[in-house]
Amino acid sequence: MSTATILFTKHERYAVIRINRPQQLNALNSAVLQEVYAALFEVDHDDAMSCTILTGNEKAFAAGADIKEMRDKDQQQMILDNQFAPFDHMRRLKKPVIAAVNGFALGGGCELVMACDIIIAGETARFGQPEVNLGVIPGMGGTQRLTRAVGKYRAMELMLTGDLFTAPEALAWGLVNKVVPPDRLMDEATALAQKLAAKPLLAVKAIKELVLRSYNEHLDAALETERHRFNALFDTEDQKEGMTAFIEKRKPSWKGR
Ligand code: CO8
Repeated sequence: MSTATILFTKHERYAVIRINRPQQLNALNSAVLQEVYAALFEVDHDDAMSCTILTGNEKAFAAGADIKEMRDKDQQQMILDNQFAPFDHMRRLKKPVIAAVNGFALGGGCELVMACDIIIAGETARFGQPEVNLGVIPGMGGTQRLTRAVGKYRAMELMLTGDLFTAPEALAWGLVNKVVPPDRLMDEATALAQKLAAKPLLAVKAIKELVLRSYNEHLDAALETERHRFNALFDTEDQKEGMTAFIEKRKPSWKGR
């Protein structure tokens, strides 16, 4: 099945969701997030399916939330639109999701990867939480999940500088499970999906539930605070300047207000 922004295919006991907005480097607009979640939900409720591979293309897994869609909104509009709600439901999914990452996984793209259960990356993949360079912060779990994955000091540096990092760095820091040649990415992800699909599904779901029970402890409250702070920044001049500068392909000039 294909929709406007994803390609969704079902194979024997596993599914593949491919984010498909190549002109925008797979930027996550509302439609992508809704369609990705709808496909994940469908797999979760399909007795013939055991797990999902979520991927992008060779240039980008996803270069973040869609800056053009967000730029002009104020805090009230962000709260009312709640456009990232489908993403929030991902942490309630019961079947494993494997992220297969080539190219850029930035901002919301990196956060989407971190919301998956197992991460395989091509050697040339680039990760990062560059939101600070737009006058905002990670808003889909980055402040929490990156910190849990790589530790306080590295997470602090990565989010305060917005610097990108490589797949081998992500592997060394504990963010990804495996790094493979880019052209082997889907073969490796498929082999893993088939391996999981051969396991007893009730035990698989129980393991995922319990790992998340440990991992998600205190997560809900922290994510609520993160979302609140993210939305609040849409009432600042720096958010408007940061996102406008990105769209106009120039350096931002910060005002501190
Ligand atoms: N949103 C919208 N459009 C984008 C995005 C994006 N995130 N990223 C790239 N694009 C577009 C570009 O505008 C460009 O479009 P056009 O051809 O019309 O100018 C096209 O994709 C190609 O991009 P570039 O020309 O910039 O390609 P380069 O190869 O020169 O650069 C980069 C690639 C380095 C990836 C660069 O595109 C980039 O820096 N992108 C933005 C990365 C970023 O800042 N991501 C974070 C976004 S904010 C976010 O994700 C917040 C998440 C929190 C959600 C909170 C929920 C409440």
